[in-house]
Amino acid sequence: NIGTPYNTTVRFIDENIEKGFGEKTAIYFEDNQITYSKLKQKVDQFGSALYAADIKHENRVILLLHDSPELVYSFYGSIKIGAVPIPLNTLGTSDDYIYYLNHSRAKVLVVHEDLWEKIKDVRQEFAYVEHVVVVSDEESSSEGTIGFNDFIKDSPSNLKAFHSTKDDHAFWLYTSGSTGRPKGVIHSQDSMEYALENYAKKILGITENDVTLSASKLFFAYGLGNGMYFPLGVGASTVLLKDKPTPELIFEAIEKYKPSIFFGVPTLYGAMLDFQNRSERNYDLSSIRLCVSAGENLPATFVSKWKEQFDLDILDGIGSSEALHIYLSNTPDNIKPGSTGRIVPGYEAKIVNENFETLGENEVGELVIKGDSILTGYWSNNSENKKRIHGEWMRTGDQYSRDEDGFFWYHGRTDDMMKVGGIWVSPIEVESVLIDHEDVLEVAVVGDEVENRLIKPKAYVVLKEGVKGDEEKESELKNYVRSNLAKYKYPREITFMDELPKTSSGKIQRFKLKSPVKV
Ligand code: 3SK
Repeated sequence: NIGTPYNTTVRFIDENIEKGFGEKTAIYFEDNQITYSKLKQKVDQFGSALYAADIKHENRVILLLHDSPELVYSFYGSIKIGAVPIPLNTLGTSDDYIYYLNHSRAKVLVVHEDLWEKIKDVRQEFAYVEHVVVVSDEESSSEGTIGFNDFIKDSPSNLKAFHSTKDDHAFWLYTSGSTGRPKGVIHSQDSMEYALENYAKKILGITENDVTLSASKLFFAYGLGNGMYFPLGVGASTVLLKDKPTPELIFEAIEKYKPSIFFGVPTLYGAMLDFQNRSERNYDLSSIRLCVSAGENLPATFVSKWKEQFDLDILDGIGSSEALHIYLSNTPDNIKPGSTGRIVPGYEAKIVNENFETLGENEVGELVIKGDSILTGYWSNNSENKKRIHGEWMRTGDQYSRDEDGFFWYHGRTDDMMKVGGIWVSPIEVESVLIDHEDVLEVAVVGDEVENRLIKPKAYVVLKEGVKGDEEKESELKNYVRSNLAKYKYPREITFMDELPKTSSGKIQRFKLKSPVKV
């Protein structure tokens, strides 16, 4: 007995046809509309082609693809035969890809042509790759590769699903931290369904009538749910955008495709507000019923300004690649601006001290969570598995407190907190004041070692277009913090920058702004 069959592709692709969605649009991509029938046909053809190429269950398939229908076909086609797709960040270097391909021991690389051009010279370093499948507009293929359409064209579209079970590996995602190499996060076959049932259905109320648009790309855990398995899991439609999500591109896409749910990140909401303020016309966001933010703390001021500008709420939440999607969230009927919201049904949370003892109301400690979409483990990384996973609980590395109404308040990453004059200061608290100042576009606060090894807050600020970053502005901003927070929290130094270091998902990389500790 090898367990009850559960193949996630059957659940997310095949069942849509049985539900009668065959002729409905599953994907809007550029000027094309892909129906659910077409999607199932391509998924089956890709899976059949893999099988014919001797790729079997548990073999890894790397997807180095821009957001596109081919990413969806190859993701679900791999899972259908029990193989394990791994969508990769498209903004890496050749060295990164040598690491990903060798660490995962992937046998297949599916890659967009422009990305292949950047890495083909290091092909001989991919120790385990047997097939390179290239997605391009024109069906050409260079030596040692095969075009995507040629790869699938003679393959049948009535593929029988592999008998996987809920606990089998379905897919991996790579996640980067501030130190060490990216870790391979393994998700089981039922992870996507768990996130869909609990977050997307119970918090967002997603239905077949929705159209989703995600600024976050599919290779991020956040984007994968927003732009793929949430909409496809309920027979809704998704808009996939190949290019970088600038404010202008997103505004234009909203007007063109008329999504009902928009998913963004805090820095993008800030940039969109600024872009709208400087624009000569008002963008039409009337198709949207819900806006969502995750990735990092959403300043309360963005929530109120977005409401004022577009008459729309933003639901802030937090998730992780390890948890697959969002586990703390505000809800449409109960939003506390500045808070990350309450626990999502299906998950449990507690706040603990360094000894893993549970803390009480309004006490700050590390957030630990429990729920069935949490990773089965990191690939080949016992030390991280032991550090992060405590039985059914997983350490998040985030500092939080919970108020009397059950709302969670973010205080920063465990390693970003600073002790100033013996008192813990959260960088988020200082940032929330500075971002409220009318001239500030983006801000990051870190602990800076000053004289006698004392730590004081230091701010890095990006000013709005046309505002000068001089001494006068620096003292104005310091005074602004002093008049809004306890005096010891004000930044002793402010550095003005053109932009802040960010990850490709838009998270500010505070660790890059910290000066090395002096010894
Ligand atoms: O960063 C987040 O908040 C997040 C949300 C959903 C899924 C994945 C991530 C990392």
